[in-house]
Amino acid sequence: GGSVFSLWTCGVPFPGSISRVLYTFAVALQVVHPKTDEQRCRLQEACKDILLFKNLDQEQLSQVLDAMFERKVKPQEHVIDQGDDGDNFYVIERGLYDIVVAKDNQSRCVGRYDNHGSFGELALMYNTPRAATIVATTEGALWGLDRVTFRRIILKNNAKKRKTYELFIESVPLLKSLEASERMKIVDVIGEKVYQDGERIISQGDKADCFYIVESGEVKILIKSKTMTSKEANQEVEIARCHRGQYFGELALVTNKPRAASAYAVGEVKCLVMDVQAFERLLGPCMDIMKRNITHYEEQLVAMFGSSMDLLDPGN
Ligand code: 1OR
Ligand code: 1OR
Repeated sequence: GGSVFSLWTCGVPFPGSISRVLYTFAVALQVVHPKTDEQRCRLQEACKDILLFKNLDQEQLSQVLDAMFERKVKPQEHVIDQGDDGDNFYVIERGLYDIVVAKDNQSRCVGRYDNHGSFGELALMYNTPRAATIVATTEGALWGLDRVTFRRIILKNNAKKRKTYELFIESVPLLKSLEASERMKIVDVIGEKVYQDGERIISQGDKADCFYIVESGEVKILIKSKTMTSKEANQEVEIARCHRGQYFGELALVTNKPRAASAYAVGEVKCLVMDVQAFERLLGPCMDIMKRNITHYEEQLVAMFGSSMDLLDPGN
């Protein structure tokens, strides 16, 4: 569909002799792709978990949604080609998409999007060539956001996010070994999520796509044991608590297994959340620390439940 431009206008009284004449001029050109109610509904559903949109205010979010446009894709279609200039950012409504990276004349599939998430932010954020090729492997539907609107709203918001989270991110023990610039790249792609007392953040047995750092409040980790009697099997046992500056949800991302335990908010909790692609792209240098801690989980597991329970096969 075509886009219309809505003029933001403001009246300014002209100084001096013709002060009563109002001069109206455009301050900004804003992209609007008109949508049906049905499209708007699907768009809102697709965008509700997009981390890059989490810290936007109402006005910014509605400008972003207005500017987005629908794009249908066919199997094998390249949505993005590595090396190109960045035109749009994409939010996935549905479909599977391979992430392919070419290096030293070899193309490798390094990950995939499964009906959720977003991609294409890096070239727009950092003015760099596209870092990967994104190929649809099924029919799919995407929502695009043009480069100009992305930069006007998301980049402005990112400057604010950097100020807000800089000190906190520097204090997170896991991230100590990163360079300051690497920590800022984490801030650029994280979103803040708020949970109410008792709310479930992670569900044991689920497929994993996010990593969490506790910003405020307390998170309790509970596990259902397979080795217990059937009466007890559905009962959850508390195994850990996470506080400000601590992380959770890394295990399933590292092992490529379902969530090994559930996580619940104790009181109001704020978490900084990162998707699995950003986790793999940015937290490589912290992997040794995380793996070392996972061995500690395994030791605790044996101490608590005996050796027959397997962290790497949590079931549900
Ligand atoms: P972009 O604008 O560079 C390609 O266009 C997009 O692929 C990129 O933004 C990201 O949104 C997305 N490395 C680089 N880009 C990635 C990666 C990635 N994953 C998704 N994208 N890595 C893969 C991590 C699973 C690191 C590969 C070495
Ligand atoms: P995840 O992605 O599997 C649940 O989702 C998260 O709970 C998990 O990542 C860890 O971040 C976190 N065993 C397994 N997961 C744990 C444990 C744990 N503690 C925290 N998590 N143990 C506790 C050791 C003190 C061993 C079980 C007795």
